[in-house]
Amino acid sequence: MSDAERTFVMVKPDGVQRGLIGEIVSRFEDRGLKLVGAKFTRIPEEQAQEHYRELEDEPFFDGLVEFITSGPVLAMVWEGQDATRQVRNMMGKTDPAESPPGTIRGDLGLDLGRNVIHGSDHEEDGANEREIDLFFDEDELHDYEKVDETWLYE
Ligand code: D4T
Repeated sequence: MSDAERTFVMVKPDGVQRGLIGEIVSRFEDRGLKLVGAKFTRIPEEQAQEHYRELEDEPFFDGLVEFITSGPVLAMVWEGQDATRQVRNMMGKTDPAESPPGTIRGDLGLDLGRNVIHGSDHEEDGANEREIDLFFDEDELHDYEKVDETWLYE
């Protein structure tokens, strides 16, 4: 495999409440990505502020932190070829209304402030490492080989 990388992904509180965990995990599994870490957790306020620190000057920042800490989330790390960009493409645009059908937000969401899923931004340098470190200890991430890898990668 070339360009193997790990990317941080999270089913937000709305996705958990709406029973979309299975659907979302299935999409990544079906695509061929490998789950290397997962944690069902409620994010402490300070961690949420750190996670979204780039947005702290935005008018929607406080509401965003309140929403993301309002219930449990499923934090995950997925691994695969070009995983960050692949996941972002599968998610669609930030606003579900602008996300095409076939994408997670385009199929499962309607409103910008309830967009179901977060994935690290491939255009933001170091976002993946920073977010993985914020949510996971090293021993919570698992190196293993999956049986389908020779059929997924040339
Ligand atoms: P996340 O970070 O949740 O994966 O979303 P994106 O990477 O696609 O988009 P973002 O960082 O610009 O926005 C983070 C988060 O804020 C919410 N939001 C965004 C909002 O409530 N109102 C807004 O006007 C914007 C731009 C949605 C996603």
